[in-house]
Amino acid sequence: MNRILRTIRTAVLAPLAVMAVHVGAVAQGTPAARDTGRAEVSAERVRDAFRHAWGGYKRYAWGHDELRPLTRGAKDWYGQSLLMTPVDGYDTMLLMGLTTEAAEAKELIVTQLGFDRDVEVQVFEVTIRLLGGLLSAYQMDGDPRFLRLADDLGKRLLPAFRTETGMPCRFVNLRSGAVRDCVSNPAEIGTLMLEFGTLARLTGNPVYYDTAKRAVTELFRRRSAIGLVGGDIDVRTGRWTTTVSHTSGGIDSYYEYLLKSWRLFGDEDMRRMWRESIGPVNRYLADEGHGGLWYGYAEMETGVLTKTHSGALDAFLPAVLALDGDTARAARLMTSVNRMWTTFGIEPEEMDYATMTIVYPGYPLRPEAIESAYYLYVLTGDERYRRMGGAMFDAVERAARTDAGYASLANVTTRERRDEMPSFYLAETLKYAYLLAAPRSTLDLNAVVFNTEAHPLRKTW
Ligand code: DMJ
Repeated sequence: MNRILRTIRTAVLAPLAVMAVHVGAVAQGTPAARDTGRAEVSAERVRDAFRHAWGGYKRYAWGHDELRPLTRGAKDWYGQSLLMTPVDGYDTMLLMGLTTEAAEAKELIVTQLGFDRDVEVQVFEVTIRLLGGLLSAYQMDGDPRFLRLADDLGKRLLPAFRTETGMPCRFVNLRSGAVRDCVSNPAEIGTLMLEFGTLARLTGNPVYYDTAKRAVTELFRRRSAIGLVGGDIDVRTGRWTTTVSHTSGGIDSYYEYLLKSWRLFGDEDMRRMWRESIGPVNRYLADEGHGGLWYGYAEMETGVLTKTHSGALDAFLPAVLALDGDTARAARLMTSVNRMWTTFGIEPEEMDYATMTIVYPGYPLRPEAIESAYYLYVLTGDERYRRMGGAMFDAVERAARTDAGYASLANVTTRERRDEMPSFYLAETLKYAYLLAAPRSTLDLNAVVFNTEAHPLRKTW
């Protein structure tokens, strides 16, 4: 253990930074442009925030899924803990060099976590948080116990895909394999490939790769004649049950994974699916009629815009566009994201960009806006994005910090709080804020692919 912790800096940062993949290389800002040392938020402040969040978890929610930061208690998603916060937060600890915290989390995970349980789990959430977290933990730390846990979890998730179409139902019982909720959506069907594909490569079991790829391919096949997908689909019949298309929650990371699966695996089918998808998105969902570039809601068959809503989840798109090399469009969209953030002091879950009024006022400590600032900063070298992301971190720090950790906001206007600290705050929000602030610690985006929960995956095969 000590040997591993002593070598965390080199074992973690060096391999992540130097590995190069040969598909879709992206240009990154010059080191000189990146390393000015003028980050408005210091990396140390972000580390302090992480330590504070973890300290609250440790004190009041140890061994549970998540901290309840107002009542100082714990929350378990499924009535029993799957250690969401420790697994989600572990690789951030390694990246930040928090060796004591990493040792505590690892000990808890390797001694307490097991998946032989009579519990129904949401395939998407458990894949991006636990499977993704265990795989990055294995790649960064090298302990085979992480991979064994990932393999066991992967096997228990596979029954979800045994449907008429190969697209998975939303929930599966980890012990019996029984499924439920078989009307799903593009995000839950199409955001599995990075994790299942990596698991296949690391275990040598191709079933994982093929199963996740079939699911996303079946989904893509059902796009409309103009190339858009709908909001919900019955995975048993393959029929759309909601035909509204958008880039928000429920569809968002489907697009993210088409691009990233091509980048991580060099899979040309994924490249083709990404290319044939992003064109229609830019053509029909992009809306320039309201003082900037936004992406709205349209009917999947006609492409006619029906709703001018956007929100915190939509803010992932500048990152993905920038990663694809479309930094001009990404920059324009990022200006809108920043406008959404600064108009209200903190971004709301959903707003109407035609009127700049709030539709859903909550802010559950989401990462996407800071994540996009990070990608744009790395890929353009423009200091503006570093300051933008730093100001966002600062606003969250002021509004959400409690004595016991960090609390989601029920309302960004009143700053009323909610008794929740989602695990993605440690996995994603603080990780991207840290990477944005830390001089020279920027990971090479040609070598590392972050899953949608910000777990860095490396092409070691
Ligand atoms: C995370 O679990 C992932 O980023 C997912 O893609 C969307 N929702 C949360 C963060 O907002």
